Amino acid sequence: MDDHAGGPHRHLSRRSLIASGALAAGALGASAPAIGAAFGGSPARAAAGVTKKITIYAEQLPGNLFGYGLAPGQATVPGPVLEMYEGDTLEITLVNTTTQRLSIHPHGVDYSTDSDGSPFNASFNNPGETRTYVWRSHEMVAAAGRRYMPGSAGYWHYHDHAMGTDHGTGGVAKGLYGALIVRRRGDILPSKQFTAVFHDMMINNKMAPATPMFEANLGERVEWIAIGHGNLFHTFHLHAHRWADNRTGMLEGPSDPSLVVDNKDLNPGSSFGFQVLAGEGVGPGAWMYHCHVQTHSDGGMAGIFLVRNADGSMPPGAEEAIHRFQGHTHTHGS
Ligand SMILES: [Cu+2]
Repeated sequence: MDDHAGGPHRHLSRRSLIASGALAAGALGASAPAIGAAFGGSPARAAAGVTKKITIYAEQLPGNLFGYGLAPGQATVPGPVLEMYEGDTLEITLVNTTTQRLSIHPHGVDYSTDSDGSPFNASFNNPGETRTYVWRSHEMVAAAGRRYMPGSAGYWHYHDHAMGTDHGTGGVAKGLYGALIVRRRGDILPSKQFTAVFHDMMINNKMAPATPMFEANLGERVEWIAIGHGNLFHTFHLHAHRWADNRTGMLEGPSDPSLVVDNKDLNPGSSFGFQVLAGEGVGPGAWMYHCHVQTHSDGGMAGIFLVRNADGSMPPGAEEAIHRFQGHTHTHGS
């Protein structure tokens, strides 16, 4: 992971100790005063990370949707997964190619008022305008009294905050949202990522059977990022897989007290993520993911997590299951 840090100038010694899970507790305890002294001030922390510059294009899409993309003509709903490591800065040049006022507003990271994406702070793009937003992040620091000030790491998200209303209600409704992951150095990286946004009665602005079918081969490490938007209460449920209800979704040792779940509240504005090995302990198959509010799953908030055989071939029964799902009648809130 250190190659991501961008060069030999980085203060790898103590920061690496903070990042490597097994060493973290002891190392932090032993060297707490030094860490506090070295990284206690925010300018020092900001200077230590790298700055990644990206350009995002906000575009109008067919079907009265809007999306964010990393290149012209590549906008999607949801937008691209944006990732950074704790301590790094993301400098986003947002190009508004549309005729609407819009912005990009992040959850979980640090920013100044002129990067918060809200019209209230005059932080938005007029139609056709290009504007830069700066998202900073910080690592965990040891504080007095055996406490730790949390770092920015987490499964967060970003969304419009200016289209339609001063809260971006119009932009969010039309697809201007996506996942933002801040990783701690040493975190395990997945081989696939799925973003599922539960929004009104839709998943990624689609209803079953048009909801996304997420695919992986047996044993692949897949990362789910679940995000809630809109006006309804949802619960995210994944069949045949489970995760720890903590930052990473993984137990960090035999005595990790995290609750293990396969269903979790997903209210508007909230987000979480986790990694699973596809089909671990249960085998390949067409597994369902859905909102567990019954009128919502019946109304179209359901999709398929297709776990193929390890060689990529279809497991027995999966084609039939997919056909049944696609022919499945969804009632609408009856
Ligand atoms: Cu729901």
